[in-house]
Amino acid sequence: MIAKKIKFTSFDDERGSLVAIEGIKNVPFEIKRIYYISKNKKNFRRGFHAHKNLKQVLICVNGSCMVHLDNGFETEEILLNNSAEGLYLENNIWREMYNFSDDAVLLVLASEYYDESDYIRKYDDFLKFINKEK
Ligand code: T46
Repeated sequence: MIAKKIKFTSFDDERGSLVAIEGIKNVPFEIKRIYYISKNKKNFRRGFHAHKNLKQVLICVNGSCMVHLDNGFETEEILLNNSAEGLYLENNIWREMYNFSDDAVLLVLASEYYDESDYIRKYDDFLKFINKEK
């Protein structure tokens, strides 16, 4: 398994649903940054990179999307369609997001501030990097 899912408590009642997330308590890092991806155009994949030093939790808070993961040894295709569930990605995982539903909103909690130098954007460089890390 390349990445595990984290289950959050969903407080559901006649008004609807509320999910609360606290850094360290129910995601395994301090949250320094939040961003979200929405208004996705059909047939476009996003991602195509890995991170050297970044932990993230991906939550599809509305709709659904697929995530392709690759750790250089194995790959996984994961469906995100539950707003009370997060996909925890540690360092050195190649990711691509695809098959977004029209209404998909992918919320991401990140352990570090945005840093373009942390991205590995070429797949060959990713394979070289993880082989050096071994
Ligand atoms: C990841 C996946 C799941 C910023 O200025 N600040 C930010 O915090 C982020 C995340 C992006 N940007 C800028 C950089 C680009 O000009 O937003 C633009 C689009 O970013 P990018 O092409 O990297 O987006 P995705 O969807 O390919 O990847 C994103 C994250 O960048 C990445 O860390 O793991 O979502």
